[in-house]
Amino acid sequence: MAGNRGRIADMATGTLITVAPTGAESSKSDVPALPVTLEELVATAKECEALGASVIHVHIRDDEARPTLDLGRLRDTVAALRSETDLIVQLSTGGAVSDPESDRLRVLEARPDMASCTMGTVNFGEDVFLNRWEFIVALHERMREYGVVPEYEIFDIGHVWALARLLERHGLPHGGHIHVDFVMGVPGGMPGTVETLVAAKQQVERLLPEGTTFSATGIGRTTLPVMLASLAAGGHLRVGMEDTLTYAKGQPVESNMQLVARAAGFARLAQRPPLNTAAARTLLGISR
Ligand code: KMH
Ligand code: ZN
Repeated sequence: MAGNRGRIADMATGTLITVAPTGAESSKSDVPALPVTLEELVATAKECEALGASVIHVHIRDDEARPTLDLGRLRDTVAALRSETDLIVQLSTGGAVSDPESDRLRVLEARPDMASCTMGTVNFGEDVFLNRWEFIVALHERMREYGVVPEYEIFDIGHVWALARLLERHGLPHGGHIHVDFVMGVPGGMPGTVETLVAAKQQVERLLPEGTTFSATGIGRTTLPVMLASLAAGGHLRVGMEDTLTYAKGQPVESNMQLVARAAGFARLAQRPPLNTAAARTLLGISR
């Protein structure tokens, strides 16, 4: 009994750490430490798991290190991560801004544990990250059909309302739990500030089912304020070279491990230590 109570307490108070190691925006030539091959990705995943990550948000690259949504490679990636780690494998359905909807939807054929589902269109620097309503519904329904647990990506506060509308019209996702990720500080999206994180959390509490959990990531220089604010607000963390390439002023990030180690350290200081992968599965409603 005492052991069970301890585990439940850990789940209530611990921190889910997601590592997003690669992304689709940075080039290997600009950022040599970016993991772009399957070997590099698996090695990164193993080390990040050992440091406290429990979820990996995956974008993959082709032989020339360009972003790709090639289904064969995605399947190989899911298989390799499952055989070499116990991490929850979350594939990106966001891809790169240039990826067509059909390719983004086909990502789910690789049958990951989780997949991202962005809740609306957002200006993305000089580009537009297009997420039409019909496409969001298609992703939501295909994920439910395949037993894939979504992570709803919230780039702007209005996306929380879009998610409430999605759930009201189309029902709960597979597993029944709602987990959202605030992606903050994208030029064109919501700013990466304490005030905005609190406002986004308030909208989650007003509009989404009780028990909804959130994580947050701040792009670029908003990484630290967003991480500290999320921990203080009872949220979880996403870190990684998809979002952050500068560790401190004038100091490039050396590796994803450096970012996960920092997040795990802050989580421990906040008395909310990293959740292990089993506790993370329970939190997110993932049965594997
Ligand atoms: N690469 C961005 C255009 C996701 O992974 O779902 C979209 C993105 C979100 O990274
Ligand atoms: Zn992504």
